[in-house]
Amino acid sequence: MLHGMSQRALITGITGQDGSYLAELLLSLGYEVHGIVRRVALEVPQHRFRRLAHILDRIHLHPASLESYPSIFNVISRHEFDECYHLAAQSFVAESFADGFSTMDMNVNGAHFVLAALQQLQPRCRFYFAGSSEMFGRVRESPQNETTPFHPRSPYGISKVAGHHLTVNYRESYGMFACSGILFNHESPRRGHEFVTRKVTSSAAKIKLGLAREVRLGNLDAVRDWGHAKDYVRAMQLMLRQKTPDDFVVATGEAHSVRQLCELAFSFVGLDYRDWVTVDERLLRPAEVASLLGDASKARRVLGWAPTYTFESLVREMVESDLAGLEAGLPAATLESRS
Ligand code: NDP
Ligand code: GDR
Repeated sequence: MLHGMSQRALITGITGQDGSYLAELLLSLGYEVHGIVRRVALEVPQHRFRRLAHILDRIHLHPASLESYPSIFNVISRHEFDECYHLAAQSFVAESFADGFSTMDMNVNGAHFVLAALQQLQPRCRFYFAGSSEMFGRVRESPQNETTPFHPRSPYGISKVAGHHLTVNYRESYGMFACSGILFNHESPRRGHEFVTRKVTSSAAKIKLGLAREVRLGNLDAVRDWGHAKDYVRAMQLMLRQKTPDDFVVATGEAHSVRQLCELAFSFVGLDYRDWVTVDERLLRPAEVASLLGDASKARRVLGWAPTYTFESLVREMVESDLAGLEAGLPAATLESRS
């Protein structure tokens, strides 16, 4: 600890799903929480900070962008941080096929900029990198653990493999306390609407209320290990509290298909998904990751971490939140702030 009594943490990507839950968790643990936000023209604060509205007066926000080393250097030179959680990224896999160049720029250089600035200014600050199960891609074994080889299937996956290796390299080269969390899919009522869980739960809610007539999806046979973001941000903080830095898989160890997700979400509103879901071939990815299943036994053993949500309780919470938001007449864009 470098100052006073409380830990000071910097979160990049604080406006995102994980950033908002992590900020809440750290505040509840007595941390002083700082976040990086990029400046956006025509900014509508209520919308941009919708996931942070309830804690905005308790956190410190600094403008910076993953595309600019000086902007990141500036923020890191302004305060001494005990911990830095690097969550900011272009996080949508499908978008990385449409614009692989931006994804690589933001995700690879962004991670490198944060690591390099920390190494230069605050090498004792503990660093968390948001790695991903997408690094396993075309999986070599199942379930996947920390020793499973990587075979990414998208520019996004490739960018995360690079970020992971940069993190390990800064740890090995400079002795920095740098950890890569290899997190499997995690969702919540604050999930972006383009990801399949939120797309399905919000569509089920809209269809139930007569606000939509169908939902178009891609590969219904894709299988994922889905957990709750609230559980997963706990694992991030635990990683940085260990005696030695290391990398951890975080997952539930339970897999379901997109079809099962649809079946469950629609059943919560009393509908049969087969009457409402249409497969649209344009939503198939050029290279798909067919199936992911994580083995988090190291995180359970070393961190003492375990998920508290089941797949059913996760999907139920998302559907109920979407229904409640729509019934309250909230525009779709503000629904996330309700959880
Ligand atoms: P989100 O997409 O919800 O949040 C991404 C965050 O990154 C937002 O705060 C966004 O800011 C910020 N960001 C994007 N581009 C830039 C930029 N150029 N400069 C500054 N900030 C930027 O992602 P999640 O919260 O779901 O995920 C957090 C991290 O974890 C990501 O790195 C993701 O790749 C990774 N991950 C996520 C998993 C999941 O299942 N959720 C699983 C494994 C890894 P803005 O509000 O301005 O858009
Ligand atoms: P993913 O999440 O690519 O795993 O990345 P997403 O929810 O986008 O896709 C999961 C699976 O569902 C299939 N799918 C669809 N996906 C979307 N988005 N929309 C559809 O209409 C649809 N139909 C079927 C996909 O093909 C895929 O197989 C998420 C992100 O949070 C990453 O940042 C993170 O690293 C990984 O999870 C772990």
